[in-house]
Amino acid sequence: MRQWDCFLEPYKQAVDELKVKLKGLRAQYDLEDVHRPVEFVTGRVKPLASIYDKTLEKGIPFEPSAELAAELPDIAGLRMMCQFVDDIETVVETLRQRKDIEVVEERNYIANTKPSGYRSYHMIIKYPVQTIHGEKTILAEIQIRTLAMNFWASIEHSLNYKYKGALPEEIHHRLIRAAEAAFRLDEEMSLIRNEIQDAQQYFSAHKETSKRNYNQSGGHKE
Ligand code: 0O2
Ligand code: 0O2
Repeated sequence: MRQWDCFLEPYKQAVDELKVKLKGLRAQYDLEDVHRPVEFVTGRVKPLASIYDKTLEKGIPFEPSAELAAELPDIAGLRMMCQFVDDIETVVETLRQRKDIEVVEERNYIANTKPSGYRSYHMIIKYPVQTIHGEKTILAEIQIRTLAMNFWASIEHSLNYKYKGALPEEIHHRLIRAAEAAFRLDEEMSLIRNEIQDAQQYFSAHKETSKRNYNQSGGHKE
């Protein structure tokens, strides 16, 4: 077990660091008073049980090794959720330009929807982690998707887990229809994107004014 802990430690560090960095993008966009393409960011290290399942699927030994690290590029996984489909391209381009990560593979499951109905943009990156034994470069996966894509994927993931991948026909059919509905929701939101952004900017400005008025009225004492 200690061997696994040592093996997974750089991945934990990478997830923690990348979460801070990717969440930091949001704050930067907010400061510039422009629409922020990132709604929220999550991250996780793949649980050992899932690593085990993946090794069985891929027919590789379940041991902390260089082979396992190369075969499972999503031991460190990050997700970036966006409001609009167009935001995804902005985020992808921002990630491509970063100096602290190296993009080694991109998979566009938005242009190429999976047969399940799954849509998302995946990037596999190399990320250097500083350890007490020097620098260690690990692979990590960043999934970029809209809130609608995320809603569908999380529901589908839990149903697949419940039915161990063998979904009853009726549920499978409904999931395909739900994927189509999520796609239409993204399309509809894109069509009224300007209207939504104006409303959001108006709401933020209104919140700022209320805060200022409250502070000036003596409500806030530092
Ligand atoms: P904020 O400012 O509230 O957005 P953590 O270590 O807790 O920061 P972790 O462990 O990945 O991150 O937590 P989790 O629960 O996966 O969620 C990470 C961030 O995403 C949290 O925000 C959640 O509030 C936010 N989040 C999760 N699900 C949703 C969702 O469906 N919609 C929206 N809008 N946000 C969600 P933070 O980090 O507390 O910051
Ligand atoms: P988790 O952590 O449970 O999400 P492989 O090369 O075989 O390892 P594959 O399928 O070629 O994997 O890689 P892919 O499809 O680029 O990325 C795999 C990850 O994408 C999955 O991770 C899911 O997070 C997500 N994903 C891919 N297809 C689907 C799908 O049909 N439904 C849902 N809900 N998610 C999907 P894991 O391995 O499931 O791990």
